Amino acid sequence: MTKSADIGLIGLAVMGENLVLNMESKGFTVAVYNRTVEKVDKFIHGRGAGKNFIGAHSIEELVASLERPRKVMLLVKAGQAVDDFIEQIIPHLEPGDIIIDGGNSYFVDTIRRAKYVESKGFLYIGTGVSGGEIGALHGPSMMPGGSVEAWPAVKNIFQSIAAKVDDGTPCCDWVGSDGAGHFVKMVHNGIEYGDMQIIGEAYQVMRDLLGMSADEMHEVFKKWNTEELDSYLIEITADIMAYKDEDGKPMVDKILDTAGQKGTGKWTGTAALDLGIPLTLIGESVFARFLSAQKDMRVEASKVISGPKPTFTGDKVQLLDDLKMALYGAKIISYAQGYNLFMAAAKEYDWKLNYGDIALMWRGGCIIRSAFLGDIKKAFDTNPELPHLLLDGFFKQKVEGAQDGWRRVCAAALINGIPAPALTSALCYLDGFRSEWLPANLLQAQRDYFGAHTYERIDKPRGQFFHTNWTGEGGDTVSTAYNS
Ligand code: NBP
Repeated sequence: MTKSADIGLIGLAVMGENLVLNMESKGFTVAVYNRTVEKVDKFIHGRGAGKNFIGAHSIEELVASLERPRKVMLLVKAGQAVDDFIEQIIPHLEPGDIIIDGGNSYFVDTIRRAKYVESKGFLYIGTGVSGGEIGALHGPSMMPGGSVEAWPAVKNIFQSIAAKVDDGTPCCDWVGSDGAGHFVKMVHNGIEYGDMQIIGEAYQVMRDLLGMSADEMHEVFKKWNTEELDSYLIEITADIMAYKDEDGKPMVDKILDTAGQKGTGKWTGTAALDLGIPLTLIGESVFARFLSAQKDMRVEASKVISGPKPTFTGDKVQLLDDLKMALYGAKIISYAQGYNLFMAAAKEYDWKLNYGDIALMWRGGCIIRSAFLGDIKKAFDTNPELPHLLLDGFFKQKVEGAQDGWRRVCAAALINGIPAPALTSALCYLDGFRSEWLPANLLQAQRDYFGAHTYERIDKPRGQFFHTNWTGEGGDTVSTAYNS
């Protein structure tokens, strides 16, 4: 009798290869296929040699080798390739079979694909997979969403291969319908952009203002990783600071200062704009990458526009402690904004997101894993209806405690001409969020002055709109009062 596989995977690149090796190591038989078919044989005779894999040379062969309900997982380049493979797989499926997209697909595409595949009588899962190649091999964080009837069929495989937190809970649980899994993964990536940006800003303050060497910074990041900022990204930053090139000089200094991006940060920003959520820290992080990419223009500008020369005369130990508080405070803002976005998306797309479980899914395996996520889980366990993370007692107290040092860092960066867009905008958000009054009354007056857009009054019930003939030349006709 020919052997059959528990799951099939298309896409033997970095993520696919490592994920199937992880599945096989947990006792599953995996059938594998790749567009460039030679890569199948290379894998079967290479990293997959002597293991429980079935190498398929066509989609038909792949699907035929699977136990029912068939589970076909795609780990290919996001975009058209996913649609193309769905079209190729569908003719070989039977009702109840499942297509899984494990790539970084845009959640709007996943909503569309889930509807399409379900309309053909099959089931669809869009799952975020985070942790890079090491995570894929040893235990990623997984965020599945889509056709809920498909979950029992894949739950055991997904939860077996996922990372586990200390008590053994897998960093993988059902997120919600259609695009919910990919939405959560997208926000995860956005938060990753934000965490990396604030660490980069701290690095620039240490380097340019405090004049610290890479070895000195290594020590600081290593220490921070044992305190409030304990996280994977702080840990790898400490490692990077210590890494030397062949000539013995710090490797980090040899790398060109232009950042790449594959779009998930931009998508998170776009979703925030669409849903009307002030996601300022992630937005600034995406823009900071764009600015870094304008290298030639920056080099030109650096020759013609002058600014302050960074000079520091204060207490270095104090500023380092302030910097840690700035990172901690900004990180709280970043997650608070991300969760604010989740809540708006849940309402818009009718998802029942479990906010505490999302924090738990990110607690291990993924790039943004940190001790801090345990506190977010606790906040939502205490109050599942918490409207905003900053209104939780623990986080309120932590931002209050962090803000003095955080303000000193922002002031020092601004005075010394060191760009810190994420750290400073996060502080502005905090100040805006805790403000009973913001100057939007003037803004409404301006809108009404030039465009008869009307305003509400503090001495009248909400929902009543007024117009003033500011110049004496306008009429009584007003513009329609609506918000877009
Ligand atoms: P890539 O994103 O580099 O994709 C490589 C795979 O896509 C190969 O199997 C390749 O086939 C296939 N492919 C491409 Br490229 N264009 C195709 C097309 N037009 N039609 C069909 N197949 C096509 O691989 P990856 O880095 O392993 O990532 C896989 C997915 O996982 C992506 O969505 C990625 O965003 C996501 N992801 C990546 C990471 C990471 O750390 N790399 C982490 C988390 C998620 P070929 O061999 O024939 O060229």
